[in-house]
This record gives sequence, structure tokens and C-alpha cells, in this order.
Amino acid sequence: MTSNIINGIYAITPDWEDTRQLIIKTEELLLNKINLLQYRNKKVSKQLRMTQAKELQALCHHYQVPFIINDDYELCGILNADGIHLGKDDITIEEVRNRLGNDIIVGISCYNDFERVNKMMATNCDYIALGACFPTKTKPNAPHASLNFLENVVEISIKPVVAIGGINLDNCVPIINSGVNAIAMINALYSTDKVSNKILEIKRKFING
Ligand code: TZP
Ligand code: MG
Repeated sequence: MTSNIINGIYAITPDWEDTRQLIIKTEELLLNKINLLQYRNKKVSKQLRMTQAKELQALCHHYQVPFIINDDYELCGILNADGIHLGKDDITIEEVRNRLGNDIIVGISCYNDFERVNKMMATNCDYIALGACFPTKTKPNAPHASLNFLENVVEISIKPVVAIGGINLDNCVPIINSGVNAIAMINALYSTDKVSNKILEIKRKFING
């Protein structure tokens, strides 16, 4: 994996059933230059996941943005997606490398767990994700990862670090200043009417500090 692929704004899809709505909104985000897209939909059928993922992949391809799939390694393999994101209850990194090869981007959730971070440093995963940084309705039971935790991980991490959970334009500055490589957002990107200025504003904060 090119080392600077994981940077800036990492959009993650909401659990929407309405494929048209999902595509329209995602295209708006791509036009406004998000850096990465993850397809995450835990509420629809396998068949609809396939349809939505295919359409989103084509869009990402058009805008040359890496397309990452949450959890579903089979879908990832069928579509030959750019990456997969795994949590603690998903397939292991060894298994996923065996099935999907060494070129695919593999991201791993490490929550607020320093021991897991250290363990992942010794694997060939491509990035680690930490969160939730703030309370979030999207995943109400997510453990809380403090700013201090983020800073400590950034200091020792030899892999790109992604922050997630309740992040929005109003609260993202300290998170970005902790040194993480990217911030991942669902609600702040998908449930806002006009996101264009917001994306640019947030991207500037990465560049200008
Ligand atoms: N993992 C930890 S918090 C979270 C996930 C998937 C939800 C992030 O969504 P939002 O809407 O950006 O808070
Ligand atoms: Mg998972």
C-alpha cells in the first residue's frame, strides 16, 4: 500500500436502505474531495449490500478514491475492492491476507485498547482505527477513546492512525491536532445538507495544523 493513502477525510456510509439517496450523497462527498470511502451497512440484506457496494465502487473508481468494505470479506473478494475494515469479532488479519492477498488495504479497529494497538503494530495491517472519540448515536455502545489516548498511540504508532466516533466540524480540531492521519465520520457527512464547505474547512485543518 502507498504509505500516504490513509489521510484526511475518511467517509463511512450510514445504514441506509435507499440506494439512490446513498449514491447521491456519496457523489456529493466525492465531488468535494473526501480521501477515502468505507461501505458499512449493517442493516440491509446481503443482496442489497452487493448492489450498493457495486454502485459505490464504480463511483469511487471514477473519482479515484479508495473503496474499503466493512466486515464482509466475501463481498470484498468478489468485487475486488481496495480494502477491508475489520473489528475484534471479524475474520483475523492472517485469514484475510490468506484469502485476499497482500495488496489489499486492511484496517483494524483498536477502540481504546492499548494492548490491541501494540499487537496490531506487529502485524501487516495497514492502519488502525481508534474511537469513539465522542459520544455517538451511530454506535451508542462504542467505548470511549480519550484525546490523551489518541496522542499516546500516535506517538508510538508505526502505522497510520484513524480517529472515529462523534467527530464533526465543531469538535475535530483537537482530534486532528493529536496527529492522527485521518478522521472517519458517518453522521457529520451524511446527515448534513451542505457538506461541501465543511469538507474543505476540515481538510485545511490537516494541512495548516
Ligand atoms: N466505530 C466507533 S464509533 C463509530 C464506529 C463505526 C460510529 C461513527 O459514526 P459517527 O456518526 O461519525 O459518530
Ligand atoms: Mg466489524
